[in-house]
This record gives sequence, C-alpha cells and structure tokens, in this order.
Amino acid sequence: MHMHNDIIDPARAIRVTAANKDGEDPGNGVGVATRTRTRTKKPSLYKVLMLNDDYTPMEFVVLCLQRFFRMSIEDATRVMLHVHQKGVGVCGVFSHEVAESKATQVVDFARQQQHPLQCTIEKA
Ligand code: TYC
Repeated sequence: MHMHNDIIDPARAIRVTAANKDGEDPGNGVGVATRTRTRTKKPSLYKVLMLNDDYTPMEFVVLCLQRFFRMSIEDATRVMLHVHQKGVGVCGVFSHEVAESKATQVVDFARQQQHPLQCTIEKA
C-alpha cells in the first residue's frame, strides 16, 4: 500500500474547530474542518563573500570552504583561486541569519590560526 510521509505545511493544514464558517458552534460536538491561509514571507537572501589577502595560505582557504560551506575539494579550490585572482568571490547564498553565522565562523576560525582571512555578507 502506498504510504504518505509528507512534511505538514502549517499554512495549508486543516484545523478541526468547533465553530462552522459563520463562527457559530453547531453544538452537536462534531468538529468542522476549516482551511485558513496564513501569509508566509520568504526570507531575504544574502551572499557570503570571501575576500583575498596576501597572507592566508591557499590550503587554509580551501579547508574553510570545505568545512563551513560543505564544498568538495574541487569546488573549494575553484572558489579559492577565483578569490585569489579577482579579489572577492561568493561562497554561497543563505538567509540573513545563516549568512552572518557562516561569515563569523570563518573569520573566527581564521583568527584563531592567526590568519587575516575576511568574509562579508551582501544582499543577493
Ligand atoms: N592570496 C592568498 C595567497 O596567495 C590566498 C588566498 C585566497 C587568501 C583566497 C584569501 O580569500 C582568500 N596565499
């Protein structure tokens, strides 16, 4: 038998309430299914940018891209070389909260190892 295992979207969920559509309780103890539409707002997206500098080792930048942006060694090397040559590059696009968190994690990790590597975020 076919089984559903969908994630419930609260904006589309059916609520079973005592009242009918006129706001009156039918009074028979039988629930009335009503559907309400809740307006949901998509989060604004932000790019995490990585900046070039003359001192951070290339392999450390590649490690950061693998660790904090879950890139393969090939993608991480490509992005690192792009930043090295152009001065700035995009590590990924995220919600504001996640973008801030990733940029902070990279800069804090670099600072711990005495590297001047910098990241910023910018509206996508
Ligand atoms: N320019 C650095 C070097 O030559 C490498 C580097 C690449 C540093 C990317 C930062 O975001 C960066 N060692």
